[in-house]
Formats: sequence, C-alpha cells, structure tokens
Amino acid sequence: MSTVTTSNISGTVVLTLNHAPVNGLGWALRTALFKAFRDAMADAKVTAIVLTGAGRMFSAGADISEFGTPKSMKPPSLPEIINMIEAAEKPVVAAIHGNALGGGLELALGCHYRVAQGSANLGLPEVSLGIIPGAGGTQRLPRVIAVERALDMIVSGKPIKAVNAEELGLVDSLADGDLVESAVKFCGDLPAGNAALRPTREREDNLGPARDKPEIFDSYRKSMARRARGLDAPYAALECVEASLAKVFDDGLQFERDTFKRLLASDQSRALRHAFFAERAATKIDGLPKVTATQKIECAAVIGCGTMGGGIAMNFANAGIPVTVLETEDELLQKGVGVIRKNYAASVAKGRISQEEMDGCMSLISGIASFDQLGEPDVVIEAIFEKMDVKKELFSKLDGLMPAKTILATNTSTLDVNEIASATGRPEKVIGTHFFSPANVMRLQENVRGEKTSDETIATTMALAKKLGKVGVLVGVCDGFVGNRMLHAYTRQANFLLEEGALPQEVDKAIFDFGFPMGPFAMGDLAGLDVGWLIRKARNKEKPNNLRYSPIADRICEKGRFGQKTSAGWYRYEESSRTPVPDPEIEQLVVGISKELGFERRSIGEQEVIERCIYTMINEGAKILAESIAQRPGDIDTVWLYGYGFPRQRGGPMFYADSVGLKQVYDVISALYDEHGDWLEPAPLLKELAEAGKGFGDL
Ligand code: T1G
Repeated sequence: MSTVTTSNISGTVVLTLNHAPVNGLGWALRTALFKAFRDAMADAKVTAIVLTGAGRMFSAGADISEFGTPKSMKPPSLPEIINMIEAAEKPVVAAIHGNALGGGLELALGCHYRVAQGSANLGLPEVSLGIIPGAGGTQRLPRVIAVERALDMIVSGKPIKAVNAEELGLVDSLADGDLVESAVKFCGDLPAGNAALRPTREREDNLGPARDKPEIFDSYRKSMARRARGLDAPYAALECVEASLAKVFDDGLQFERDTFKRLLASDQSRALRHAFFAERAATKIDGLPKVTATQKIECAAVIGCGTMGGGIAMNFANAGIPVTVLETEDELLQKGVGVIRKNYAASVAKGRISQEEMDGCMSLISGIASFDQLGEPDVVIEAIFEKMDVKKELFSKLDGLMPAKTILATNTSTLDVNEIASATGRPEKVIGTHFFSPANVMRLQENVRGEKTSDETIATTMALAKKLGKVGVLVGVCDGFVGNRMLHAYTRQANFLLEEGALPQEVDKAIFDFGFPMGPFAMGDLAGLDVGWLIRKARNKEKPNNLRYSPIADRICEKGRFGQKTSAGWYRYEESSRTPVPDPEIEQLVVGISKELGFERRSIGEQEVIERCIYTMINEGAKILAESIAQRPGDIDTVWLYGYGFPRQRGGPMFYADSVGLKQVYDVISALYDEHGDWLEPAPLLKELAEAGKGFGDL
C-alpha cells in the first residue's frame, strides 16, 4: 500500500512518502505524491511544503522492479513531478534521513532546499544499474555543487554522507533534533514571498567556472578509464553533465532523458539489474520459515591467524564484534597480529579509516596461544591447514571445549563439511563459512550447509554475513562447493587450450577483454600456484585415476615457479612489480608438452577461449543446480560476481548464458563433448532447457 500522508504544522504542510521498505517511487507512490502536492499548492492556507519519507529512509529512488513494465513510464512521470515541485510558488523543503538515492535525490534536488540528518546518505547510484539519473539529476546536481564533485557522484554512483553534502552545498542545513521539526523551522526562517523560492534550474553560479575549464571532462574521461572499463553508463553520465554546461536546461533534460531510455533498454542494464535483485534474493533461504530464530553473535573466535584467519578476524572487528584469534605458536601469533595491524595502518595511510577507527578495531582483536583462553564465543571459525584429519581433530577438540550454544564453522574451500561435522557431537551447529582472499576485502561469504546443519545455524550464519558486510550465499556440500567447482572446470579448460595451441597471455587477454579483472593464469600467479599443486598432488594420491588435467601447471611448479611470490609462475615479474611479463621459458615448456602429448598446435581465437572457459563453467553450473547445491541460478551469479570478479555488466555466468541463448551454449558443449569426451558431458538440465527454448531465468 503506497500513500502520501499529509499533516499541517502552522501552515507548513508535511507530505510523507509511505511505501515500505524503501519508498520506491513506483507509479502508485508517484500518483499519490502528484495529487497530494497539487492539493497542498491549491490550499491558500498553506505557506510552505516539507517533503519527507516514512520508515528507514527518504527514498531509494525509482522502483527498479517496475523497469521494463508499462508502469515505469506511466504518468505522472518522476520528471513531471519534479518540474512541478521546482516551479512551485511556495517554498518546498526536502527533509532527508536514511537514504536519498537516485530518483529520491533527484526529487530532493527539485525542492528549493534540503535539510538532512547528518548520518543520511545522498547519492545517484544509477550507473551501478547500467543507467544514468533520468529525472534531472545530471542537470540539477552540477547547478547545486561544483561540477567536478557532481561528476564524482554521478560517474562513480557512490553516495556521500549528509555532513559532506552540507560542505558541498547540496544540503542547506543539518537537522538538529527532530528532522521534520527542523525542516518546518527552516521554512519559517525563509524570507517572505518569492525571495524564498529557489528553482534549481535557474542556479547557474556553479556552471560558470566550469564553462571556463572544458578540459575537466577530457581529463575526467582519462581518469575513469580503468574503473569504467567495458561499461557504457559512466561515459553516458559524463556526457550528460557535459550537456548541462553546453545546453539550456530543458534541452539538457531532454538529452538526459533520451540517454536514460537508451541505456534502460540495454543488455548491460538488464544484467546489472539482474545482479541487484539476485544479490538480494540470495539472502532468502527456500524452505526456511521467515521467523526462524537466529542466535545473537556478540563475540567470536578464529582459529589460525594466517592470511585467511587474520582477514576473517578483521571482519568481526570492523563490525564491532570482539574476536579472539588463536595460534598455538606465539611467534606465528605475533606475525599474524602484526599483519592485521599493518593492513589497518595501510587503510589509515590511504585515508579510508581514521587512526581512532583503527585503534578501535585493534582493541577488539585479542591474540591467544592456548585453547583454554578461548572463553565462550558464540561462533568459532577455523582457518587452519586444508587437511581433513587435522580439521577433524580440531573440531572434536572444540566440541569438547565450547559451550553448547557455540556454532563451529570451517573456512575450508574444498573439504567435506559433513565429514568435519562427524567429528563433533553437534553436527547441527557445524557449517562452512568460506571467505575469499583477502578475506577483509572480498565481499563473498559462501555458507556451506551440511546434511545436519540446523535452520537456526543457517539463519544465524546468513545474518552474520550481512553483519560482517558480506554477501552471504548458501550452498550445499560438494567438491569445491559452487565457486571453486566451476572455477576448476574453467581453469582446466584454460590449461587444455595451452596444449592445443594457445599461450597464457592469449587466453588471459581474451578473458580480460570479456571483462574479468584478469585471466586465469595471471590470477593463478596472484593467488600462488603452490596451493593448487598441493591439492592436485593430494588428490592424485587419493584418486589416482582422477579426471585428466593438463600436466603443464605441475611442471611449472616443479621448477619452483609459484607465481608473484617467487617472481615467476606463468609469467615472470620484474623486481617489486606485479605486471605479468610473458616468459619465453614458459612458451618453450608449453610447446614442448604439446608435442609430448601429440597435439598439432593451432591458433585459437578469443571466441573459442570464451566458449571453452565460460561455457564449461556454465555447464558445471547447470549440474550444480540440478544437484540443488545452489538454490537458484541467481545465487551462482552472485557467487561469481562477488567472489571471482565475473564482469557485473554481464550479470554472472548463468544470466550470461541466457543472454547468449542456451541453445548456443548447449551446441558448443555438445560439440566439445564429441571431440574431447568424458569431462565435458552436457548437463541434462542444460540440454532440457535448450531443447525447450528456455533459459535458467525460467527456472
Ligand atoms: N526499487 C525497488 N526495490 C528496491 C529498491 C528500488 N529502488 N531499493 C531497494 N529495494 C528492495 C530490495 O530489493 C529489497 O527487497 C528491499 O527493498 C530492501 O532492500 C529516475 C531511474 C536503499 C541502500 O539504486 O541501494 O532512481 O529483497 O535489502 O541493505 O534517476 O536497497 O526485501 O524483497 O537492499 O538496507 C536508484 C537501490 C534507482 C538504490 C537499502 N536507486 N537500493 O539497502 O536493504 S534508479 C538505487 C539500494 C532511479 C532515476 C532512476 C539499497 C538501499 P527484498 P535491501 P538495505
């Protein structure tokens, strides 16, 4: 039910947007606002108008779920309402709390003044949906704040705090006490008559200085090349801000609107909107009653203070949760805590956090060297060596030591969570919490439910992910869970392509051009090749006739080349440089192994690399869905978007598959299966959907 409620405080009418959860400006709310505003304007007793939002925020902007439906363009449109507010002959003040994002901020920019709570977020995040502000934001914001700052907000999409917005002039006053009362008082302090009116479209004072420096746009374009690589919306947004200087206001508005409509219909925007909703859908657990109890996590412990353990501990401290890290050897403990301190100091040096914030976080982290100092944490996460017997021994010990309430979680990236749980008397309290390196940065948390993991443990762990600022995705137990299982299929193909004729830099270029931050070989060098080597060796010992994989990577490791950490891996690296340099020694080794394996080397094009590497992981994704290891295709997409750098403007592997067409993917996989056999059998689900002319999106 969306409404706009009206109240009158000594002649000032307060219009309150009321459409939970985020006052999305869908057709119903627009219609209610249009009517309420017109009524307030028509009421002679009304001297001023305050616009505010009920619930958690002012407004999160247009209702994204209406995009692509007739309602999204049905009148009254948002630009129409904003123009009406701007032209009002009574002062209109926006009273902002929580968030004023996208169309929500554009609505506030149509008001003559903005009063906000200091903690409010103000932003135009449209580019993250593959569109641009379409209700005047690119034309009005540069008229209110300096053009360069407007570019930052519009091209990056990042919101700013109201306190900073006040410094920039976007917010006219920070509320002192009750927000609406402050806004009504603000109205009362305005000069009488037309002097109080301040239509944003007429504010030229900020545009003048920028008109004398047209070069700001070219240098801005250069500065955004890396972060806007492969994206259309950021460049379109920049052109619209440029138009705000070059065109008269209404022509600028029209240019913006045409650009907005073009992008709204684009594949990139469809993919980015899919990613937005997939991430939110991933928090919903099928079959788990909404009212499932969750346990409070007020203190935590992490076993192992290596790269992963240290990063995981930082997440708890960043969320304000006291955390204990345990390393049995004091020297390792000091080293681990030292790395944590260094990481925080680096963030202080980059101005990302203050020294006080660093000290606050460090004070929440305590290092211990013996189990009997662990206390009674609500959750324990282990991040020790990836060996089953070592893990089981630890879980059995923790089971004996920890109170019954304690959740025992494992950060394993490959091992069987059920087998680990079998070492305890509380399998219902055992769950996988797979973080990604660097764990304090990467946003994905793959939560692995065991056969006996309870609903409460699952719900608590999913809520914990949100508390830690992570995107939690629930997956089932299988080799490599969702992410690594598909990664394994993807990197395997990449290695086979080397045998058949490609070189690492060629495969990496194709994947980079596809939109990944780097290709599989550069990524291997960054992560360290020894990790995979140890796992392969362990696997070969366990299952000698395991599926064939290319011997090239092992040969490289046998030479002691483990990647960046040894300044040589698939590539070589100059002194203190992370730039991969193709190495003739590797080319020789690759060509030699091709010969050994009897391959006639051939040239391999970018499209084939994409089909071999990406389609193969899609095929694996289809198997994962059929096995219910993932709840829905969007969960797989979310895992790859937040854990593996899959290009967001393609929506994730399963959404990408639908955009290519499953028939195409199935035909390619079938042909590869005919040629290469066993390990590339098309997934029955892929076959079924392709033959039915359907997509994963239809599931
Ligand atoms: N439209 C529709 N639904 C929305 C929505 C929106 N704008 N924003 C949030 N939701 C839903 C969301 O799917 C979830 O639903 C619930 O609200 C709570 O959200 C003309 C065209 C505001 C910071 O990009 O960034 O304006 O899962 O879980 O973590 O120029 O939501 O419960 O069913 O994210 O507290 C521009 C998008 C739109 C802001 C709150 N606006 N939203 O975060 O809650 S385009 C945005 C957010 C536009 C104009 C253009 C966040 C939030 P469900 P949540 P949260």
